[in-house]
Amino acid sequence: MDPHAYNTLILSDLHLGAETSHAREATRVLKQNRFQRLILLGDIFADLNFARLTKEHWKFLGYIRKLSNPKRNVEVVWVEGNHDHGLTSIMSHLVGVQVYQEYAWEYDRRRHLAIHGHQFDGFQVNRVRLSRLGTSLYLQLQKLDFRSKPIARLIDRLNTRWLRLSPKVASGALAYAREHEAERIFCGHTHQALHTEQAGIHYYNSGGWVDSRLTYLTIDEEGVRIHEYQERADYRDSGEERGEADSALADFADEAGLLEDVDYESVGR
Ligand SMILES: [Mn+2]
Repeated sequence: MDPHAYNTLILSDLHLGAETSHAREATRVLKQNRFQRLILLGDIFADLNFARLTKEHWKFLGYIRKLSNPKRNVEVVWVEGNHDHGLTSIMSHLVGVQVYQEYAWEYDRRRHLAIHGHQFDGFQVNRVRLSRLGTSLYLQLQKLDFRSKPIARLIDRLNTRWLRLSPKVASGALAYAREHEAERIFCGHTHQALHTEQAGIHYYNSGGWVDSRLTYLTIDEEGVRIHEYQERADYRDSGEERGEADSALADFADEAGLLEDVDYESVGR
């Protein structure tokens, strides 16, 4: 085994489809690290509108598909988030990974639990109906071709702001871990990386990939670590054009052999 391999790498809240998604950077993190298990801890997608995925967004999904090839010997786990809801069955077929509501495993003789975290955000639970309404309104706006215009951007920002309930999610998660006899619990959702401990139970938040701090978690025999992605000077260049997305989708679909069995008109628009 590679001595520098982590047992697990966790990232969440990439919000593919949002203009603020740092998919390219997230793909780099996956390529630059070795790990036996990858947990995509929810809200990998921003919404159901695949037309908003850019070339870099499709590349991220293509790389996940590659990693999930059994020959790679990496277990890829997708834990559903509130934004991912309803997308995950499509994606488990498209990207070939298992989707869970929550995922538990044993490592270093400790029980670990990964759950997106919206379950502990009372506001979010009460907001489900409103949130569905919001999503349908959003999709209507898309149809009017407000794409990449200020309204769509504003909605992305509001969506992100509303979710910042970091202490509430932490205390809910700690209680949930105690109830389920987990020693370590991992969440996303709040977009704020965090570690806190209470009565021997550790809570970790993996942060997100839509703000200025881009973070992920690793677990190995030395423990759990929060990493912040640092841009390397040689990577700094201009962003990809959205216009390239269609060809990236075609490449992805072709490589994945999807053209035979998926009519992707039905998931795009
Ligand atoms: Mn969320």
